[in-house]
Amino acid sequence: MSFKLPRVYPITDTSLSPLSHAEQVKLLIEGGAKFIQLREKKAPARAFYTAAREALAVAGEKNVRIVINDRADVAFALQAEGLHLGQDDLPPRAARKLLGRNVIIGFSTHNTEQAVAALKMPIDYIAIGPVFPTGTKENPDPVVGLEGVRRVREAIGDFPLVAIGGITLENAPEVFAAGADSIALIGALTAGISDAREITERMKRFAAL
Ligand code: TZP
Ligand code: MG
Repeated sequence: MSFKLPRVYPITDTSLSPLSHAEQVKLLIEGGAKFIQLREKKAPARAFYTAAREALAVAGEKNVRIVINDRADVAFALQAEGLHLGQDDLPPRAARKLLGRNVIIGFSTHNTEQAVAALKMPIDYIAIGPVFPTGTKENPDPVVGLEGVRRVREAIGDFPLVAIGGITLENAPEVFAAGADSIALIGALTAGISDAREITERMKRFAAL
C-alpha cells in the first residue's frame, strides 16, 4: 500500500461553478494542484464523458492525476487514474474488478463504523465527512466535526484519510491536526467564483498551508 494523498484535494463541479471542468482544472494546476476530482451529479454520462476528457487532456500535459466521481464507466472509458465512490455507488470491489489494480479508488464514509468497514475493501484512501456544515452537498450526512475526524484516524491507523465538508483556509490547520492527511475542497476553491484568477490564487494559499 504505497498511495499517498496530496495535502490539498480540489474537486470541480460544474453545477457549482460557471467554469468547465477543464477550465477549473487548468486554474487549479496553475495554483499548484496535483490531484483533482471531477464531480458531476446532474449531467448525463455523455456530457460528463466529454467534459472529463477535456479536463484529462489538460491534466495529462502537466502530470496531474484526475479522479472521476461516481462513474466507473467514465473512469474506465477515459483510463482515468482514479475513481471516487460513495456509499450508494458501485461497490469498490466491483469497481476494482473493472478498473484493475493500478487505478486509485477512494471511498466516502460518514462515521467510524463505515470507515472501519472500508478497511476491508480494495480501496486506496478513505474520505470522512462532512466535517463541518456545507451547502455544497445535497442531503449531506450529519456533520462529524473534528472529533469525528479524530475518531476515524484512531480507528484506521495510518491508512490514507481525506477530510471533506466546509473546510476553509481558517479551519484547515485544525483538520490536519485532527488526523487528516488531506483536505478535499469545493466551496473554498471554486464554487460560485467566476473570476478565474481568484481560483488560482485560492489554490496557491491552500498549497502554502
Ligand atoms: N461530501 C461531503 S461534504 C461534500 C461532499 C462531496 C461537499 C464539500 O464541499 P465544500 O464546499 O468544500 O464544503
Ligand atoms: Mg458518489
